[in-house]
Amino acid sequence: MTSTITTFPYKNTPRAFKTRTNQTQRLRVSCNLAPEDQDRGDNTLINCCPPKLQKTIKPFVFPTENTVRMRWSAHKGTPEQMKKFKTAIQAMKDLPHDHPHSFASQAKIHCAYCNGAYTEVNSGFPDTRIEIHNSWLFFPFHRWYLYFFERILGKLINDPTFALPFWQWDETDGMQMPQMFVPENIDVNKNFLYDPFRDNKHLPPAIVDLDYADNDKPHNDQVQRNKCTMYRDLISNAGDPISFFGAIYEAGEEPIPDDKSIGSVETGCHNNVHRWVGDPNQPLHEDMGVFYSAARDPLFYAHHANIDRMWKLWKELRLPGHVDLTHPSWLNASYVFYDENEDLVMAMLMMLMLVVPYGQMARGYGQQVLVVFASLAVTYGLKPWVTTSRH
Ligand SMILES: [Cu+2]
Repeated sequence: MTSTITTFPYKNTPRAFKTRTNQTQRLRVSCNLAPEDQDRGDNTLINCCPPKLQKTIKPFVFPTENTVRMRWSAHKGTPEQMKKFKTAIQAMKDLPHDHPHSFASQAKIHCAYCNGAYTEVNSGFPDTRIEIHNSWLFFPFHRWYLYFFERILGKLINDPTFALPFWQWDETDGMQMPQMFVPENIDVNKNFLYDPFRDNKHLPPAIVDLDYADNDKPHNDQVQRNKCTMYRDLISNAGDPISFFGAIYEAGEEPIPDDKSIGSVETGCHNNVHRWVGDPNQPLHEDMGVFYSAARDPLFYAHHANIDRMWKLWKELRLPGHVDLTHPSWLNASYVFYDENEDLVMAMLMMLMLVVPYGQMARGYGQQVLVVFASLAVTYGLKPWVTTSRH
């Protein structure tokens, strides 16, 4: 099995501590057909490229609105929150497929960055494909991905306060697949949060297994086991930044084999929930169980909102070693997205990580930075954490 394209692994293993050259990662916009999972044995190519609108890449700029978006727990959503979310997803699904804001285009972003559609040509490595899993790129890439997805949804329903739900599988009451994603139809209307490619055995009231290993041995104490898994992924296996975020991965390197490089949350609850949701009757456990199709399931975004929340929780434990990385090549790694205005923007973590804690922003800009920080998933129905220094 190749390392770039695999179904989600589930074992926790030692991680590599690699040091390599420190070139900044830059990705080109031109896109290749992504070689699909080799497991199929037919060398299928899939097209994950974003629509080409002949736009030049702009640097990301902080939004100017003073709105804080508050993400909400999917199993505790108010009728109004759930209705907005469904309406926004429906609006996305109603767009033509080749529109950069369409649900299909948004889902392809994940495929493109996971399945080798981009190369590192701007870093001087035109033949090296990029993969944002199994390394320290996992958390920042997905944070940006949700950031734009959320803003696009908000724009589609004309709501600047729109925020994503998170599937709070770490809490006892949140351990079932959130109800709003489940029925195929509600009354006579189609449920746009439904996806037929899921494991039927795992619909509610099944309790998620955060340590799922492709078998369905029922555990009487599943809730307790899940809490132990959370302890493992956020504490016992996550005592330093590389163990939590994943191994160093820099320009010019081939994607790293997962077993040596993957961070504790990614290899643990993240992968296991993907596998638990995906349909075992599909060849690669589509949709959620394999990279190229995972984001075709609306549940993906609620799952990843909770993964993003894990980053916040891990830091808030304030244990020794629970601090962000400071390597320039982590902070400078960049990705390209269509934003809510259909502009092609290049986003890099440095914009957030360096600017706020080190006070390098120009005066008068602070408020905007705080807003971005907040909308980048630091508000989860809890006190905003944005003003806290990391050091
Ligand atoms: Cu994922």
